[in-house]
Amino acid sequence: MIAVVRRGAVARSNLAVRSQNPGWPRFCSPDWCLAYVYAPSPGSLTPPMPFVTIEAEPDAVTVDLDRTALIIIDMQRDFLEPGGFGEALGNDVSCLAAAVEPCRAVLEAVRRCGLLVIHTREGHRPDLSDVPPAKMERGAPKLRIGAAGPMGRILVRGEPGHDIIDVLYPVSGEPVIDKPGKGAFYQTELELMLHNRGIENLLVCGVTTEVCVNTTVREANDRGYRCVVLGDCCASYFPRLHEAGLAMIKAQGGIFGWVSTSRSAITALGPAPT
Ligand code: TIU
Repeated sequence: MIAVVRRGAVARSNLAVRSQNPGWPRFCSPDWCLAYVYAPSPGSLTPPMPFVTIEAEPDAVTVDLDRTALIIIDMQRDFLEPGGFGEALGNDVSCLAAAVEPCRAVLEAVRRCGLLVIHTREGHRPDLSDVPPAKMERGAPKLRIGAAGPMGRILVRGEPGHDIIDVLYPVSGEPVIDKPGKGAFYQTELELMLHNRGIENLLVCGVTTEVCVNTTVREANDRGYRCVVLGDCCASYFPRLHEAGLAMIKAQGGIFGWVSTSRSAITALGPAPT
């Protein structure tokens, strides 16, 4: 049946709310909304996901897990392994390794809970027609975007270096957003996907903290998403800029969002079944 339901109460009730149609917000208030509601039938009820509170800075943040997605930014060989774009820019790629295990643990917990997972990759068409000249002309010519490297052409879609590292590789049902820029919303279908799924909150992981993570969080914040950046799931080639990147997000009462940790997020998502 279709019912008017109070948002908070619904998630904790013994009714199963299967869908809140994204086309309906104009009939809804922050507290009340229209939803398809199914009365429980013994043995068939999937409990709705709860509101959870994640310890974070500057304050703890409460999110509705039904409206929360994990976005993993650019955990690609091109940034994390030698011979790719990151190294071509003169960086020590080993600096990013610390984020991998926390990302893996969060990804496992999020998959267990059935939250939407979205992966992004920075990269360009093989004909390089989507590379702005101003992006292309930076760096030594032999190491520029499109040049041949040990992992294929640098930062080009379809090349081994462009793909996501094995340990975080997407599984079926997890969209991968290919983006030509630093921000995941720029010239991509990310906003449409989030809208279609009724997503309001983003758990954010990935690299690099001050470049693609910060750009994406700023874009998301302006679009009204609550961004909870898991600091230990992010990394930079410059530890100082990693810290600054996180500090900028949580400053001024959380001007761009919240900063938390993999541990706090996993705790909020609940323990693994024994
Ligand atoms: N160079 C650098 O720190 N980052 C990027 O070029 N892209 C991303 O952050 N993904």
